[in-house]
Amino acid sequence: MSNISALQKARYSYQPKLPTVLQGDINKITCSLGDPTESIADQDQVKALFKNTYGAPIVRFSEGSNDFSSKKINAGVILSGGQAPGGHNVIAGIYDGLKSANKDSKLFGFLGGPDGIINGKLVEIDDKFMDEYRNTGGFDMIGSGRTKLETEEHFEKSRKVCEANGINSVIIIGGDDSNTNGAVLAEYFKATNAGITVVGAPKTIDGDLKNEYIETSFGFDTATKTYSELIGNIEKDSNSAKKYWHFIKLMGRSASHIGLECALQTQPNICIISEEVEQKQMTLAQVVEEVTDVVLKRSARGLNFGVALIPEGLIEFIPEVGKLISEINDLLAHNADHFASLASTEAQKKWFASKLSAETAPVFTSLPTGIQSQLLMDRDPHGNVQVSLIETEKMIIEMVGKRLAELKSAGKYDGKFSTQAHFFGYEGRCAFPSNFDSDYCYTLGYSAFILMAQGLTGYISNVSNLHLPASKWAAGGVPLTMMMNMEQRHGHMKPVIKKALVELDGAPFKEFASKRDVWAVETAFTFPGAIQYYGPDDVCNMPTKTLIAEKA
Ligand code: FBP
Repeated sequence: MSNISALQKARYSYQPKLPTVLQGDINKITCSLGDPTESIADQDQVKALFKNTYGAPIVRFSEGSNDFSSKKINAGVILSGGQAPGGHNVIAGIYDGLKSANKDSKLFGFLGGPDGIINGKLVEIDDKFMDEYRNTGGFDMIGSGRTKLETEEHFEKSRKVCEANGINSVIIIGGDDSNTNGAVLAEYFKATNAGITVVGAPKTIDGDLKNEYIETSFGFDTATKTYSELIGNIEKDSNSAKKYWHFIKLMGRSASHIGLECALQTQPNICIISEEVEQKQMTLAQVVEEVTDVVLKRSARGLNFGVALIPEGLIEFIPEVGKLISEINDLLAHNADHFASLASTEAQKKWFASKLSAETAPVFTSLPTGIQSQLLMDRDPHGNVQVSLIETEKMIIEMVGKRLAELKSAGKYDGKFSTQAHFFGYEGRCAFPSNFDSDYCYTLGYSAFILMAQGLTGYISNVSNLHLPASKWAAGGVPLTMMMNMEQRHGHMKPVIKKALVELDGAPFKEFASKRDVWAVETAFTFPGAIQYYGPDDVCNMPTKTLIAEKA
C-alpha cells in the first residue's frame, strides 16, 4: 500500500507561482546593484569584523541578460534549526534555477543540518529525489540540526568538505542565528580565498527574522494558520460545552508574533503579548491578576468558559523572572560540574535557592515547583532556555486557580474554573506549506540560486511586496551585514542579526489592542478552519493578517 496521501499526490503537481521578473528564461535576468550599505548599528565594529563582505549593495533582479548558462555551479544546501513549512520548496527553487541555467550544475544536500557540512555527510539531489518532496512539509528530505557553525575549526572542516566535493556555493536555510553564522562563514571563505560563496534564506515559524527588507520569514504563514485552525476548533468546543477555560501555549520562542497573529485570526478572550508585559514591567503577580480579572468579568456574565493564548517565551519577558533566568544561566555556566554532581532535582533547587541574589531568590521560590525544575533543565546549543519545555500555560492555570480560590473564600467570586491546558508548536512546523509559503519559498530558493550564479556572497535571498499577488513580488538579495548590530552573547559582544520582537506601536499590535477588551468579555470567537490549497483566492491565497496590517 502506498504511503502517499491524495493531497500529497496533488501537491506534487502544484506549480509554485513566481514573480513576473523570474517567470521567463533564467538567462535573461540581470542583477542591479544599489549603493554600498551600512549595518543597522555599531557600523565601525561590524565593519572591522567583516572586512571583506561589509557594505555590499542591495541587489534587485530585473529583465536583462547574464552568463549563468556558461557557469557550472556545484551548490550545497543546509537546513538549519527548527522545522518550518516550505523548506523543501526553497530547495526546489534552488534546484530548478540551477538546472535550468546549466544542466551540468549540481545540487547537494548536507545531511542533518550544519553537521553535514562539518562532517562531510551529503547527498546529490537529482530529479527523482527532488520530485518526492515538492510542496511538502517537513525537513525530512535532508534533515536539519541545531549545531552552531561558528568556530574556525568548523569553517576549516567545511572548506575541506566543499573542496573535496567540488562545491563552490553554500546555501544556509535558517533563522537569525544561522544566518548570522552564514555571514561569518562567508567572511571567512572570502578572507581565506576559498572561492566558496554563502547565501542564506530566512526561515523560522517564529516570525522574528524580519526587518525593513525581510517582510516575513517563511513558515510563519502556514504555522499560524495551522494553530489558528486548532484554536478556532477549541473555541467552538468551548462555546458549545461552556464548561472549560482553555489555556493554549503557542510556540515562537521569544517573540509573540505567533500569538498575535493567531489572536487576530481567532479573537480569543485573552492573548498575552510578552513584549507588552516587559514594556509595562509587569510582575508575575500582575500578569496573573490581569488573567483573573477577565475570568471574573466573564463569570459575572455567567460565562465560565473561555480561551487564553499564552506565548511560549512569556516567562523570560516578565522582568523579575527574566532576571532570575539570567542569574540561573550564569550560575549554570560557571558551576556546571558541581550542578551535575548534585544527586537530585531537590538538591539542585536547594543549591540554586542558596546561590541566587536577594532579589531573585524569592521569585524562584514563589514559582510552582514544576516550573522551578523546568527552569534548571539543559540549555539549547545557543545557550537559550528551552522555552518549549516550560509549561507556562500550566503555571498560569495554577496561579489563577489559587487567586480565584482566595476570592471565593472571601465571598467575592462564585463561578467555576475548570481548565484544559494545550501546547501548540510541533503541530504546525511540518504542515503542508500553504500556497503562500509554497510560492514564497520557491521564489526564495530561485533567487538564492541567482545570487550565487552572480558570484555574490554574504547575502540573504529576499522577496518583497508579499501582500500583493505573487506575480507582483520583487526579488533580489540583501547583504547580511546590513541587518547586524553588536549584542552581548555569553559574556562577549558579538555581531548578530537583530531579532524582531512584536512592536507595540506597529499596526498588528494596535489592531489587536483596539479590540481585545471586547473580545475579553464577549464571546467573539472566529473559526478560520483548515488551510485550503485549492479554491478562490480569498480562501487559499491570503497572507497573514500581520503582513496585511503591516503593509496597509
Ligand atoms: P528556529 O528558530 O530554529 O526556527 O526554531 C523555532 C522553534 O520552533 C521555536 O518556536 C521553539 O521554541 C523551538 O524551535 C523548539 O526547539 P526544538 O525543535 O529544539 O524543540
